[in-house]
Amino acid sequence: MSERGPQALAVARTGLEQIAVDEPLVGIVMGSKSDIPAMEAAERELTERGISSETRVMSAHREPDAVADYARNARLRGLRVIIAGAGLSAALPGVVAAHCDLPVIGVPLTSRTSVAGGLDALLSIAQMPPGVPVACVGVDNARNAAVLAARILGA
Ligand code: RP5
Repeated sequence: MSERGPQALAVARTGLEQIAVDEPLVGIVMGSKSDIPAMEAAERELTERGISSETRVMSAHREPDAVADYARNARLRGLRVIIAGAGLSAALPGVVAAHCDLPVIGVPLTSRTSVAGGLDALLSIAQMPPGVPVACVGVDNARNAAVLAARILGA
């Protein structure tokens, strides 16, 4: 191999890593714009850790096709973990998990009409049927979802 060969390879690798660094590794989705204040903590925590993310608002009940498309394409687009926050009958994390094989972390959220301080969303997210897991953090604890996503990425 010529002297320039390994160097060229190193440059090529560096270039690829640079591209990879810019691509979001974590998808943050939530069911409503009203969830943004609670879910911002996840994006903040990931940014502080140098982990790239993207944020989308999409409802499992109001835009089921958009959610299915997002989940089905997530791995192909380079995402490695999805954080999904929702309140009330919080179907979003489970629907995302049903349409992709990436780890999904659910964040049960309180909202204006929550029952029992978010217990409705907590149970909706945690009580997934066997074979379709969703990791579930505490109510309104989007930051913990980001910390868990970071641990999954580093595992
Ligand atoms: C859920 O219903 C959302 O995730 C939100 O937490 C809750 C209320 O939504 P909005 O009525 O504020 O749009 O789907």
